Amino acid sequence: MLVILGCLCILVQLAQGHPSPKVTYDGHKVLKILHHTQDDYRKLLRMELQFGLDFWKLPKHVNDSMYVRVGPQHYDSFVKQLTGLNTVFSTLIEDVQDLLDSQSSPSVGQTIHESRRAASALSSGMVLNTYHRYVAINNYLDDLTQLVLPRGVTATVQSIGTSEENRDVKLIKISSPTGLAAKRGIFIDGGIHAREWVSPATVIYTIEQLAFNPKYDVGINTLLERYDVFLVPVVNPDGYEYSHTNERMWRKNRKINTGSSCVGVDLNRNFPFQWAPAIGGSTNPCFDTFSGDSPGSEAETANIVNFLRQNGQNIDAYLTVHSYGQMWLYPWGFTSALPADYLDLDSAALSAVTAIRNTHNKRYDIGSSTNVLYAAAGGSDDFAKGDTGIKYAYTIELRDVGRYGFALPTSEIIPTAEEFVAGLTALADNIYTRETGKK
Ligand code: 0X9
Ligand code: ZN
Repeated sequence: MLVILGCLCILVQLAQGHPSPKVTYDGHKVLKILHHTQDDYRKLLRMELQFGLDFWKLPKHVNDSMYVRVGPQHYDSFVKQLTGLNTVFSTLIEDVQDLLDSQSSPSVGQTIHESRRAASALSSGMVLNTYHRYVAINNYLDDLTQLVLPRGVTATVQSIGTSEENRDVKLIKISSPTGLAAKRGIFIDGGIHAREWVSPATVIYTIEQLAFNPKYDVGINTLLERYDVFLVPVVNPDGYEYSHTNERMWRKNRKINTGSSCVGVDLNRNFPFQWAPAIGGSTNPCFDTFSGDSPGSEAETANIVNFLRQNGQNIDAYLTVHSYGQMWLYPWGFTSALPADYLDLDSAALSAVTAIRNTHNKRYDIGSSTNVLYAAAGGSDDFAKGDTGIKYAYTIELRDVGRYGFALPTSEIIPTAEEFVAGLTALADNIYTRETGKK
């Protein structure tokens, strides 16, 4: 009887157009699994649907560990399979929901209301140590264009297109009247993957530092004398909102896939350069790494593609901000071969991670994404470099290395963002010197 009532209730909810209930992660564990053969690895990957696995970190090679979230309903049978394979495993996170509950996410109204303090000469008033909702982020961007910024800095906002669910994807351009007459650009995006909340938060922090430079950082002034900076804090607003309202661990966009009841495309497998689902993606819409039906099929992908194709010839660096793993990666993701100019990318990355290390003593790894992380085709970094010719294309995986993973506490936002900005200014300085021969 209770079951029937429960079913009826859900049906009524659906009929009334009520949003589906929020997914919780009670009893979900994140396991650290070590495999020893390529064959066992393939078997593990194939278990994604059977056990509802969520791969938080994939191994770089045989004998490297992977981190996998598994729900309590599948735990026993999954562990049975694991012991059948030649694997060693331990528990990294005991209960994902416990972690999330310790960092409650604010409702839309709350965030808009509490996201702002009074603006001053040194700040827009935006609260920087919290994860904001999409509407609050857009309001922030729009408000920046209305403020008188120090040092004559200007902020202009444009929509670079809409998402699959029709949300605007906004870009803010920050530029300074000082320095070079015609400047080249640096492009930074965040929030390609919905659940990587520290990414939009870091881009927002970066915008605030560029606009106000409250710490009188010489690196920021120098950067703005040499470059205009283009920033898109939330590339995937539908996924980002869905990760706030329904499923905290959502990764993809919210595309309704024809012929499937599974929703979403992994935007970072969808970019139209060397697109290949067989390389780190999937042709199955039910997988978290579904590459989409065709290269560049998604509205959110097209927004970035169009902007970079139109402006790439004036842009020196493309930085796409993800989490987690603490890595500063360069192309390629579709092959283990390296770009011809990889030494330049490598040494610029080294200047960035050195600055990061000098900020809060965190170590970030450097290398091509295939060699340091795993092969995955259709990434935005490969597209930026391969299609639009932006030389310095990077994926930055922010904190941490697995203690909290995607559930990074808000107390780590500012230090994470501080080290990112230190990396950015060092990178810009290094690139500028190499490309212009000027100091
Ligand atoms: O798998 C990804 O898309 C990125 N890692 S994440 O954990 N944030 O999902 C890495 C992308 C690296 N770049 C390419 N493979 N092109
Ligand atoms: Zn990501």
